[in-house]
Amino acid sequence: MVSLRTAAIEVLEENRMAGFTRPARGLYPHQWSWDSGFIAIGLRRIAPARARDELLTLLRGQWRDGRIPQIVYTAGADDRYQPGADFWGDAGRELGAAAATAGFVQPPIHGIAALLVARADPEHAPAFLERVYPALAAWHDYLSERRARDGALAEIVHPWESGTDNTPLWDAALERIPRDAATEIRRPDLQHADAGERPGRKDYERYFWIAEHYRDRGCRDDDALPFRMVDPAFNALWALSEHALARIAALLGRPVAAHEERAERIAAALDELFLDALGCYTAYDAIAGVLVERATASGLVPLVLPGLGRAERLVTTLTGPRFLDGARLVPSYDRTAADHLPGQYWRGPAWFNVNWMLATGLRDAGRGDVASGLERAMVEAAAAGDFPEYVDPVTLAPHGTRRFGWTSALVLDALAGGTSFREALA
Ligand code: 2M8
Repeated sequence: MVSLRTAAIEVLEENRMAGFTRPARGLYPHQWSWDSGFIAIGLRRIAPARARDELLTLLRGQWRDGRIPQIVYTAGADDRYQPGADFWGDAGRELGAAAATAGFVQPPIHGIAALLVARADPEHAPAFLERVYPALAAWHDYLSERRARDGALAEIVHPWESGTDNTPLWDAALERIPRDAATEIRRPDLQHADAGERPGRKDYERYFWIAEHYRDRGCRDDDALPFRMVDPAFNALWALSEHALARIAALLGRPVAAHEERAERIAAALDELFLDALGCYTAYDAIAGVLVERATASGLVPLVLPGLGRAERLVTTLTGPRFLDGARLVPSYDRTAADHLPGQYWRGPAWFNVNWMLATGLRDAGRGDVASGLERAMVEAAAAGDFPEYVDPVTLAPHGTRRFGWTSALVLDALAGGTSFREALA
């Protein structure tokens, strides 16, 4: 029998493409932005050069305005994933991308990923960081100038930008979106995952309506956008990555103050998203002007931030009945909610990337005991379910696609003893 480590390496090998790793063989044939961040973090444990390539290949898709796109498309795979490169046309290439890309973005994991990858191989770190630093600084400037127009926190303009596509956080905002998209919705994803575990038809009609609206207006981030949400996980990762850019700048002998100031500003502004009644952070609907009253794992992700004032309260919520009490892994959505669904995508199942971020945050917050428990459950769930995309938080039963990229990568990291953001930033 091969070891779990060897099996994880095999999954990453099987999903290896030209310079990057696809999330999964059938369901996701392209390069995804935050997947590549998590995958690079895992790859640094076994192949630092490949981890560097993973991030450098993603950056080929960067637009002149600084955005790092949600998807960099593999040529000839449009019939296998929708929306494909054909949906977006030449928008990205006209704006400087060296590859066909989506117009949306995903959570900014890249700064911290680049720092961790650099730390894994000090000899090659300076040349690698010289290459990625200007690109990552431009990415964060895009978020600041185009997405955080009203304050310190960035808005997302589509559920796909959160990475937690059909989380209950977006339900009320999506109700306002028309369902008559012009695109013929084919759903090739349903050939690779159970329909009951994926977003529904109504969701897709709205996803496409917003995507067409954004594309047809030149992917401009203006006030006419129909969906504008402030996501706590997206912004926490931005602040963490901004701290990482400060560290990278210091290593390169460049000014650090602007990065540190921005990181602090974002972290301070996150406080506006804290809902005392839920004991966690939540999303803000920038169009309706309200906080969403739902407890999701996204609202726990700020635990990744060093020195977070509310860390203790978050740990209490995380280990309480809404999340970990009675479960093995932290679910994506409140287990006490009437509409919690333990096998339905981002509406209940536990995800490996989220649990990895929380385990890392917990360890840095002095709760290595809880962190180790999560890492043990990740390892067990990956072994039993053939590296599933997501699992039932209580039984660890596998759901979604199998032999999934970030599951394998982050299990490699857990097997190597896990990560400390605090150490990486020191
Ligand atoms: C899922 O999202 C894509 C759209 O980006 C999809 O549902 O087709 C999400 O889980 C997202 O977080 C992830 O990056 C992507 C690829 O693994 O799949």
